[in-house]
Amino acid sequence: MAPPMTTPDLPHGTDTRPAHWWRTAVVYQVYPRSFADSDGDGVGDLPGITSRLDHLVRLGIDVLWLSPVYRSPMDDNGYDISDYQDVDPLFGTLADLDALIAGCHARGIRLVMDLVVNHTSDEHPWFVESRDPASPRRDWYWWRPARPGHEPGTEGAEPTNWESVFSGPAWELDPTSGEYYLHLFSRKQPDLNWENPQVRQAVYAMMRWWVDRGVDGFRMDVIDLISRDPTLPDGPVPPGALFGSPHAAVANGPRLEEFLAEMNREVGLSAGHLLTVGEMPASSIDLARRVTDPARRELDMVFTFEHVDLDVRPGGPKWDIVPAPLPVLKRTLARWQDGLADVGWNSLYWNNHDQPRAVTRFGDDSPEHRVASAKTLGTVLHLHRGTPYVYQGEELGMTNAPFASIAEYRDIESIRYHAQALAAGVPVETVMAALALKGRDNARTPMQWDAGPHAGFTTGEPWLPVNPNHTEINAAAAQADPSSVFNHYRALIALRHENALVADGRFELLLPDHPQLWVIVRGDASHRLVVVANCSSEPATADPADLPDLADATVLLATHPGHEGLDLLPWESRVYEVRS
Ligand code: TEU
Repeated sequence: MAPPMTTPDLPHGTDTRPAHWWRTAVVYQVYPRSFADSDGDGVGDLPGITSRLDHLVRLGIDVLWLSPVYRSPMDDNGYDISDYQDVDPLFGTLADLDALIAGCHARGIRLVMDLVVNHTSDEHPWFVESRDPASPRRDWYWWRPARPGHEPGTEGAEPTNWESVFSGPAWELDPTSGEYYLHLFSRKQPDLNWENPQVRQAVYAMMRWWVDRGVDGFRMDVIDLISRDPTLPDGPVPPGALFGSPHAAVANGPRLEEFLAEMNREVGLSAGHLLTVGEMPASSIDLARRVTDPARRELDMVFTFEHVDLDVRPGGPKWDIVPAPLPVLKRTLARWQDGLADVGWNSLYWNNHDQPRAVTRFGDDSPEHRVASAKTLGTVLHLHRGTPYVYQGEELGMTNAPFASIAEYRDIESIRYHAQALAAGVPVETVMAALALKGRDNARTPMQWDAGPHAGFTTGEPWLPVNPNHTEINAAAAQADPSSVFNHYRALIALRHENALVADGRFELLLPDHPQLWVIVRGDASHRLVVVANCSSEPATADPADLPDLADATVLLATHPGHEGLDLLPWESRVYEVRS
């Protein structure tokens, strides 16, 4: 159990929601493969994370979200789990995990596990048993015969026309029984059948086991997929595509909220000390508001995707990249703020292990603007209302990887896209450019601890190349430099802990259509914070007539301390506090 933590005394105003502790918290995501390697095998591990906890203490974070460390064949870097109640030897042992939990709790940090229960690995004993049609576990997964009139294994014989995220058709034939199983992700990630109450009870029992072991909550992988239209209808086939989309049949299904409420009840997720965040790529604002309404006892908050899908051609794959103008981004986040203003709660993130590095994607990672743009992006995000998530290395302003060849990529998704797109005749330059911007390995290069060999991540050969810019961008340098991105994040996190308006103040977006400025007001007329940020690599001028009166304002945080006035430098931002 985490040490008792005081319930923050929040100024509620009209807000009658309970003062949950996570409203003033900042979460830090650790991707274990890439954080710190203690044994020189080139892969990060649990003792490595424990040895680096003081970095997180210095930053001031409240919660550590640990991406999966369970036993896994590692087809999808641990998001394919073969034993939910053990640690993969690559990362250490259960005792190492207990030590990490204890190390976190001793420092007042809570630890949240990744919960991947839409699917298991095909090597999980449940699935291995399920391959036998006579097994009592047959119904734990989605087994179906070939499409009527088709021989199993022939083209078009799959039970539905669905495409999987990582492996072509979403159905894999098991030659022994002649039936297919469903996998929305890779063929090594068979989908669990949540319609079966035994499946649900087994998941809840596993979750209780972790809570009893001391974990403080769960980040729930693609939890919006667990309820489906049980008739499994074919999906629409986009022009020129080979497959149909499962989306309408599997996302936000009819029993989703029933399952979430049942899980909450059975595991005791609303006990008060736990944090739950559901990854819900397909969630609407309305659904997110219902799911995160404390009165409904489903989830505390959800990860939504609208803002990270803005640079994708509507309906297209993530690689079909289009520009996302600043006003669209601002208005998108503001709609979520407004939608969850009175009921529910937002989570706030720029990046994670699936998304490009924030400073490359939303900022400017050139030597000239990297530091200021990383700081300003942090300021803008953390000054929205919600719980911010910092992805490892974001606090250093780490950038996308400079991989020149496909041989350097390791991610199942990137490797598959490369092969498929080239086969389809897409020019190699287009493919490599899309990977350089959107490939998931951009976020997975090793954490840059120092300027030494392999950035201090490992004494061995890193599993994924270290970014050569670690000689300049690294934690040791950042901690020593008062004007670093790290120290800016530290100040931002401290501000949330000290100033109740950051967590709780009413949110308002000003100048929604301004192409450069991001202006946010938090609070009310008597006491408010005003964020003025130039989110561009050109100077920008704010018109005082467009802003609240800043005459008696105090600057709480600035990217360019000492620089004053409303002629803002590229990527300059300030947080003002105004009382009247
Ligand atoms: O990601 C789910 C998800 O939405 C993916 O489709 C994601 O967009 C993917 O990265 C495609 O670009 C979660 C995990 O975060 C991811 O790492 C896993 O690979 C996936 O689920 C399957 O467990």
